[in-house]
Amino acid sequence: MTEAGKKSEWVKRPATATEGANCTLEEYQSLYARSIEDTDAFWRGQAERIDWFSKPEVIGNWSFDPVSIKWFEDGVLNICHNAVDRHVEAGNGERIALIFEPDAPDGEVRRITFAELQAEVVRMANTLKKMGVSKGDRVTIYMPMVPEGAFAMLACARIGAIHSVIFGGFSPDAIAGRVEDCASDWMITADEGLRGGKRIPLKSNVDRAFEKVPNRGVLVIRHTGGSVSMTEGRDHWYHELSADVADECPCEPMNAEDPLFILYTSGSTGKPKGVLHTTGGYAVWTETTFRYIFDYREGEVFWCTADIGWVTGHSYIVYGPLLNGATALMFEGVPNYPDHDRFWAVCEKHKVNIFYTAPTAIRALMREGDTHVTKHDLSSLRLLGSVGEPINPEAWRWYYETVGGGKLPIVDTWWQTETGGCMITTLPGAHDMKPGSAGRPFFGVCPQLVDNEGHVLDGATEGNLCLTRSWPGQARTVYGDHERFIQTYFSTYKGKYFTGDGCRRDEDGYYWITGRVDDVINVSGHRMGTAEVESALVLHPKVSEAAVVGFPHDIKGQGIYCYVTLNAGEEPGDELSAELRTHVREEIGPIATPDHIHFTPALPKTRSGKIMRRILRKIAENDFTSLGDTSTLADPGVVDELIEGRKNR
Ligand code: 6R9
Repeated sequence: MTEAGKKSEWVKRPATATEGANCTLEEYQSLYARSIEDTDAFWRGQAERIDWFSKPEVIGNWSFDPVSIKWFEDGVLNICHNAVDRHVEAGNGERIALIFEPDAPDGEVRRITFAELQAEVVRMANTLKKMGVSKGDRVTIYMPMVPEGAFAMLACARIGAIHSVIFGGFSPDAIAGRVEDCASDWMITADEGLRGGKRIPLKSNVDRAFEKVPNRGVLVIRHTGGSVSMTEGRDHWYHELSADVADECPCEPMNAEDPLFILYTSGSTGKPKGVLHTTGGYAVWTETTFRYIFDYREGEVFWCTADIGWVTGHSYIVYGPLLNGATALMFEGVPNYPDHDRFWAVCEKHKVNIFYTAPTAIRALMREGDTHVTKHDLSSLRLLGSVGEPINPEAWRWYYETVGGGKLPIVDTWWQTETGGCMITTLPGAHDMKPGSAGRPFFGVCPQLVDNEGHVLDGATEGNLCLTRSWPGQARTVYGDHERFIQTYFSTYKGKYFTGDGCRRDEDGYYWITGRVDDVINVSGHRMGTAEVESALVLHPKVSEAAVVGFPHDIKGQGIYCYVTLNAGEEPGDELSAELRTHVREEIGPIATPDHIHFTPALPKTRSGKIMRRILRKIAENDFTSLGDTSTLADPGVVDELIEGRKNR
């Protein structure tokens, strides 16, 4: 069968990306070789850019069998000092650290300098202490996308408390489960959030969560001014409690292996896992990846459109940029409010230089037509990034041509909550690109492809993506359940970290993520990535988005079931269905001919934009009784429509 990569084409890195880049091809090659051959010396060198209270002597000390991961274990530092204070001490206090763009386009923009950020973080840190928070306590942060969310994270880090950020779209039940799991006594929230003009009742969700789990203290930030109820003795208005706190708060000396944060993964199976990251390794990893991959240059504006509730927001809105003294834009709103041009309007307004978003957003905006993009002056853009799922070559092309004007590098960064930061990507000044391929391993990353029995596959091949060596940003455990950490990541292939992703390596050593391995389908003995069929479908001019799953088939083993959403104005029907089947057949080959095309107005997605394939698989199998937890869906109503559609065929 034809593989996605066989049709791949090179897109040469633009000359402008090579000029003055942090890393040229020669540099990449020698740095990568050094990171593998002389790992400790390499990371000792990278760690030089961090301020340590006590420099580490021991660099990497890890084993995947038995599982024990430590980096810089005798080093002492504080990541908040590194992200904030040291820039002020170096005389850069007047530089802008954060630009806040509110949900409403005519709302108040905030520009926060590093000196102001320091004052804000100190105020929040002292307020937390006043409330009773101490080193090692777990503090839950349930906030809208406002600068106070970043202040809260940094304030926790400053005093050595462990933050656990929960995405502001989660329900009271989800909050309660996460608070209970890590026995978090403290909460930082806001009265309400704003998204696309709608108010999100954050404080009232917290109140409902706390009907189930007790809590010692809730710090409430006034954002919209909406009315909320306050529980005496437990809830405190931030502006009141902080009124008389001191304006100095020393950064707590933290061991490199002291926990920094817990982050719950979206939980497509079982209850969500509290992935734990520690201080020193995460600081070095986010500082280094941000610096080389986004090739940041002084004075530039970096915009990552993720939410701070996800790992992408942790690493590339807060820690990565601030550790580098960069200016990060924080956007409260959504891509289609008040209109589909909002992203591009914001890029123009704030002269964004580096723009980092997700394929799901790119596809959604692509569907609305080019004029939303072309009516804006995007000449400030210098580099584009993608993260979160495989980007299909058609969306890549649109991003490259229409948004980037055919002259900007795109970094397609593969990584996971568990990896702390980017792992596989091209570097803008070093590598040519291939639309749809993440590219090459970052420094210190050793990908390995194995078959289902664990045999190592060499050369151009396809298999299960493992990582054979640790890297500083690696998660250390699942909070409170180290056995689950070992089971989930290190037991499938002994002695290796298993990512759960399928992947192809082409003859040029470029990596193509084919999707989660549970998304791989086997049709008449032919193995194929559902992403491949999806890519083919969305190449059709009438198709907006597609999600493909396998379903049991008497003869072929598995058949191909395709959920398809159409571009605005297109009509579903038998004729189009036949047309799409022929189209896929032509794109990939007869073996990939879809068995079912199921037109639907929308796909079930988590709030972070990931398609919930578990649900789609069940529906395709005609199994509507065990759909599992649908509470994390952005719009649970989509499921009922899909079931109706399935019954009617
Ligand atoms: C950062 C983040 C991790 C999973 C990962 C993979 C998918 C992320 C990708 C990508 C292809 C990319 N994924 N980036 N697949 N190309 N550039 O998204 O973390 O939410 O933990 O998701 O997302 O399947 O295993 P997380």
